[in-house]
Amino acid sequence: MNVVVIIPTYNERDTIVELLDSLREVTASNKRYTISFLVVDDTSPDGTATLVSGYAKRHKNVFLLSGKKEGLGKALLRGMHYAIEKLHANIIAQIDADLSHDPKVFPKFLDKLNKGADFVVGSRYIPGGSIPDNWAPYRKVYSVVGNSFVRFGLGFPQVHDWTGGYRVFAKKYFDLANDELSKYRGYVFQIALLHKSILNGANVGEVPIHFTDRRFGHSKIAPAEYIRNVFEYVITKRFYSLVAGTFGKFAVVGTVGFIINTIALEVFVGLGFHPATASAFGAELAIVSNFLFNNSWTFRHRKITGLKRIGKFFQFNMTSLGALLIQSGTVAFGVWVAGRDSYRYYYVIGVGLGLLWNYTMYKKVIWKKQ
Ligand SMILES: Nc1nc2c(ncn2[C@@H]2O[C@H](COP(=O)(O)OP(=O)(O)O)[C@@H](O)[C@H]2O)c(=O)[nH]1
Ligand SMILES: [Mg+2]
Repeated sequence: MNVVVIIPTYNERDTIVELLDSLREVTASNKRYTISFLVVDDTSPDGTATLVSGYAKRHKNVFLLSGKKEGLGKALLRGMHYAIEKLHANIIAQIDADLSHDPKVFPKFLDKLNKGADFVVGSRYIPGGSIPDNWAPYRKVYSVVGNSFVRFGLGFPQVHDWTGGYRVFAKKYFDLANDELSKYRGYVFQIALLHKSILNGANVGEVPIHFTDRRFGHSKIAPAEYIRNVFEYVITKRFYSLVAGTFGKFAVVGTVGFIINTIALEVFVGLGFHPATASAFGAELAIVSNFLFNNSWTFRHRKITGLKRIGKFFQFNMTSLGALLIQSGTVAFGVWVAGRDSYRYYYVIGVGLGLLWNYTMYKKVIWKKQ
């Protein structure tokens, strides 16, 4: 099995040799894999490439790939293609060149792979891992919040570190994601690759790492651009699919129901009914509409047919009653703790909770997976 360790560099001449020495040393005793090291340099003005090409002449498993500067994502992509096509990698690894990632931990990544993981990430946010103690509080918060946004935003909380660049994974997952990856030039590439791999069924393993500050040079990350890209990625991948998917349809159906409810109320009041009765008629009509449209559209992949519809419709009425109780319960609670004037706020919260309740009940009970 060929492992190619990709090391992206931009102005890293102070650390690249120490890193390569150290990586070669910790992997020397390994028998299982043929390991090579590929430095992907973007024509660093500090002469990193000259150093590396000299080093590569002395060590036959060290390679240099030079190119023009187009961002970290592009450099990694170029490196991965080269690793697969020219160096016949079966396994791809990745590590930062500035010694923020401890090369001594590298064998642990391979151990995890041996134990059945397909994609191993170095994790700062699990026991045994850490971010630097000397970071200012704002930087710690920034790091933790940013990572959590991705972690929970994409909906895979079981993976704790999304933004790091210390990883080892099977080539297959690169191949599966390849087409889409060229869209991501910058640091967001790392998130996209991990995300696609999980969606493609990769079994993710985590190795705790202590991330240390670089001692030389400076970070090439452009925070504003990075934040924008990460936001864009998470929002388009997750929230968009949520809105365009089941949840969006649920919202449309609910809005139609609300309109029916309101019109019916006015019509029945106009016909001379008591407003309470009119409102109950309206609510039941909305329930009928919600049931029919959710059944034939929102959840059509789990459509209820035949006589079963009768029992389910009854259940659906109970669910709606539940939402009603949640909503008025919230208003009652709000008025009790915050006074009568606050009822509108609690009404909004109550409606929100009621929606959440309905959506959950529809998904887990009424139209639950068989
Ligand atoms: N080839 C290449 N490497 C890059 C580029 N940007 C960053 N790197 C490398 O990617 C790694 C991580 O970058 P760094 O600036 O340390 O990011 P930070 O640790 O998140 O602050 C380092 O080895 C950098 O030299 C780039 O545009 N091209
Ligand atoms: Mg760094």
